[in-house]
Amino acid sequence: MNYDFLLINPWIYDFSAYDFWLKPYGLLYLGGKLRNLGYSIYYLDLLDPFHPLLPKPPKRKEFGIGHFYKEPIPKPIYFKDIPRRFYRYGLPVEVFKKVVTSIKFKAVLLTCTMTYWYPGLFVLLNFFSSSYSNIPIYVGGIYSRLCIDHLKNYIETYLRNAEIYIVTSSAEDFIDALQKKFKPSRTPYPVDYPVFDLQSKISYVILFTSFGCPFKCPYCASSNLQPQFVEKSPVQIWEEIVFWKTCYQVKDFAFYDDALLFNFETRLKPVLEKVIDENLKVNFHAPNAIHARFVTREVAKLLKKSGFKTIRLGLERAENRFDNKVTLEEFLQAVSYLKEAGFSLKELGAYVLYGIPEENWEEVKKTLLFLAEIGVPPHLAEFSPIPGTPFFEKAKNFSRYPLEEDPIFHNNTIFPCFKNPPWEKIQYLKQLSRRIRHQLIGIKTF
Ligand code: B12
Ligand code: SF4
Repeated sequence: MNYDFLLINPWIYDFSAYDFWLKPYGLLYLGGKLRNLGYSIYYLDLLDPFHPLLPKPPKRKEFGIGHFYKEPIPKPIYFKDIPRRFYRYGLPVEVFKKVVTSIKFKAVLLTCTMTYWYPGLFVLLNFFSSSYSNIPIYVGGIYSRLCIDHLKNYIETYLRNAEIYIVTSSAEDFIDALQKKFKPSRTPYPVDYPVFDLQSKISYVILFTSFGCPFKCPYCASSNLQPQFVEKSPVQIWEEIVFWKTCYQVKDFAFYDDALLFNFETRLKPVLEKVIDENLKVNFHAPNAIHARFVTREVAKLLKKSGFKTIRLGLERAENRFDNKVTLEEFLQAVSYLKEAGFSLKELGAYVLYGIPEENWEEVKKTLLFLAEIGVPPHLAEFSPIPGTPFFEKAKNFSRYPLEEDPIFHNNTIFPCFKNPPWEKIQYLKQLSRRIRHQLIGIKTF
């Protein structure tokens, strides 16, 4: 079969990876725009948990989330001190080759989200530049934008003769450039929504109602990636939800917004009211934390009534806070409103960031105990240093790795900000967090 473009979401090489509403939104978004212009797209998700050629389907859970298929691989030499096993997540390599050789395409579009996931991208760059040397390759995504020199350096050193373009421009500029080079082979597709329907199965759909964030936390790249706060209209958001619900019977929707509740009155509120009025019967999830500051009694009620099933609040730390997105009072108030609105403890959770440079482990423990006391399940989030942020500069001074040279060391599992990570303390905190969570939700742990 002939296609204009082959779009690939790479494998993940890591200690862990879980489909917690994890999709390469940028790539799917581009696919939607290109298809709408008449280009034919083959979308190959190498993480696809439902691919018919997988040797064994991975375990899945309710709301569309679950495990990826994985294969253990030797741990890279530089990770020898990390007491964890290493895997390649996604389709076996033979399946990938079988699929790719069964189709024809004019160009390949590759993405990469986390900066430390670039090995999956590099395997694909090597493969296509040697086996398809006459086909141009376009690379984009968060890794390319945050670590462009690293990517450039690799291409210049190892793949100098390949036709590889690193794209850091806006999606619109990139599409303009593509249009000058390639003629569409089909009639335009009627909608330009991200190509979730090109997956083996749509277990959920990702929504963005806005891009960017009005805050500037010292560990976060949001303002570098998206300096302006850009919003969709309530009508656009509503129509997108209805499209997926009516055409594809999608029930679960996860929001990726950095600031979902910001400007609530004019953006999300009208959408949720319509969802309630029309009795749409969908589940909403906010895996990317929402701001407790914006949770009023009315917001909490609307979230509950409209079908939110997963709410994560960003807390980071109970004392000695290093961000200004929420005060403890605002956090407590939000929790009480959410509980009053009827959210169960299974539906609620708070992220506690730990492993930051010069970490105070006692404070992390106190935060977990504080959450236990107020009855909010804690979720530890290991810190990943991100280039261009103030915490990255700090992290460089404390790391045992050359963070600037190789993004592989941004991996949050390796606690990159320490000369000698206190693995026992880390293990203790993980167990404490799990125990509190399970006690609150009522699951037996030990
Ligand atoms: C949603 C989200 C998540 C989701 C899922 C993310 C995913 N898809 O993998 C969840 C909640 C699960 C998550 C988890 C984590 N996340 Co997160 N996440 C995000 C967030 C908010 C949005 C990502 C996104 O979809 N962006 C929107 C799309 C449109 O952007 P995009 O992919 O870049 O695409 C655009 C361009 O790049 C381009 N493009 C993309 N692909 C291609 C391809 C081609 C060919 C071309 C031409 C163009 C192109 O087109 C698009 C339109 O312009 C970002 C922050 C942000 N604001 O971006 C953080 C972010 C990516 N996460 C981050 C972190 C730290 C984490 C965690 C480690 C947090 C933690 N401590 O636990 C975990 C790790 C997850 C894991 N290991 O499995 C960091 C990055 C860390 C790093 N070193 O890379 C970010 C940047 C936030 C931050 N703190 O600064 N995350
Ligand atoms: S509030 Fe969240 S998205 Fe916004 S800057 Fe802080 S961590 Fe980043």
